[in-house]
Amino acid sequence: MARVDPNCEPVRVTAADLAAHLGRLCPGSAVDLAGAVALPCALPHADRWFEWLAADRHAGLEYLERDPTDRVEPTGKNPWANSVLVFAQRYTAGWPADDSAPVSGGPAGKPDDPPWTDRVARYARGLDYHDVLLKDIKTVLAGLQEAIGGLQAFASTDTGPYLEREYAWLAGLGFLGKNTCLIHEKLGSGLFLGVALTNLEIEGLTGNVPAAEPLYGVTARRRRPPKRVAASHCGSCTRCIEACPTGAIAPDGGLDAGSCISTWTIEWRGKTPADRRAEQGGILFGCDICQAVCPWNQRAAGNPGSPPVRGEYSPLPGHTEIKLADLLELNDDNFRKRFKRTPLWRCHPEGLRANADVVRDNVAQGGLP
Ligand code: B12
Ligand code: SF4
Ligand code: SF4
Repeated sequence: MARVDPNCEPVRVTAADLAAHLGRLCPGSAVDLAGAVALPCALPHADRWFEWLAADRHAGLEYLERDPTDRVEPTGKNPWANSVLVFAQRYTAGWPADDSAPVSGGPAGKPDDPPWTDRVARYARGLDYHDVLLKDIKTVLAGLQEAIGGLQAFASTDTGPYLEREYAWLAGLGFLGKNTCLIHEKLGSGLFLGVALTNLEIEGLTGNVPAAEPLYGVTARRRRPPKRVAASHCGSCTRCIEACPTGAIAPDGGLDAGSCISTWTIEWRGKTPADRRAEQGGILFGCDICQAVCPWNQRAAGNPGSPPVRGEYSPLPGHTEIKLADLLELNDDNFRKRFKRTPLWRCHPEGLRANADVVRDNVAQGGLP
């Protein structure tokens, strides 16, 4: 896609026409959900973001400190943008209720060294979504550009300074769980998100009121649209809060990233705090516990009508055979060969070895089921 011309003119389209185009283009690119939010937009949970940052719950992650205002209002730096398109792609069809792997770091009753897939979060078992989803979004945008003359768009997934979950909720892709994940009632939360700033002026969007359904969905969220769209459908459930082994989820649904195994094993590259190593259990990379226990994900796993998940997110050939001992001794060259273009690339070889070290110690101390 060509670079955006910052002096581009707005292009008008109706929400109905845009929905028809997305309905034609998304299935061919395995994009499962797509919606839109008009800009500028006052985000209803912007305060949560600023309070989270001010309370130092961002685990010292420098990239989050860089553009705090852009994350809630991208038009400051991109005055040409009139809307944000939001896309979601599944990486798993839910978590079966009897799947103990992410909870214990290995299924109960199995030997001390379960396969690699039992220790690695589902999002990270195949190719890197930063490549796969971004390419798919760009294909959809190229199709939209053919259909809508003058459309300009800038796409990103994860790395852009935007509160992707908040935009996804407003665009009708799902609701916000106490575990902070964006949850679709039928597909669960095993979804990657991506966004594209565009110069589209979309007639018929609801402002900063969340849409009941996205403009395109591989499956509808519910049988009938509700009278009022809520931010959350967790009700009195607290399963994720109780299951989190590090107590990282607050009762109001916020998350302390500095206490999250996902941060320790991915972002801090194996620098799990010395006094908290036992809490990591048998988990090698990422953490799925607060999603695996969620009833919406367990229901999604039992939904036989779910369309297939993109094959690129399945474990790569040879990876399922990797054992803990292989990782403890993994040299930099082999790391490059095995994990290039996968999410594990982010934690560098020394990070993966350090994560394996923590698991080895926890297994040796016999604390795992
Ligand atoms: C920093 C980051 C992390 C940090 C902090 C996570 C966090 N909860 O804040 C760490 C390293 C811990 C992390 C972990 C994971 N991450 Co992450 N992460 C991000 C990143 C880059 C920024 C998130 C952020 O801004 N957090 C700040 C908080 C304040 O904002 P927020 O969580 O988005 O919540 C906002 C709203 O949703 C709302 N809100 C949040 N929760 C609730 C709850 C209620 C009840 C209400 C009313 C409102 C509300 O308020 C907030 C402000 O608007 C995003 C990509 C992006 N650009 O957005 C990916 C992203 C959130 N991560 C993602 C994934 C897949 C994961 C993991 C599942 C990976 C894994 N298996 O290990 C875990 C999940 C852990 C968890 N429960 O969140 C996906 C989530 C997809 C989804 N379905 O929600 C994203 C969107 C990446 C992507 N493009 O797909 N991540
Ligand atoms: S990802 Fe794991 S450690 Fe982080 S909040 Fe969820 S359950 Fe807790
Ligand atoms: S486990 Fe329960 S509280 Fe947590 S996100 Fe799922 S429904 Fe909400």
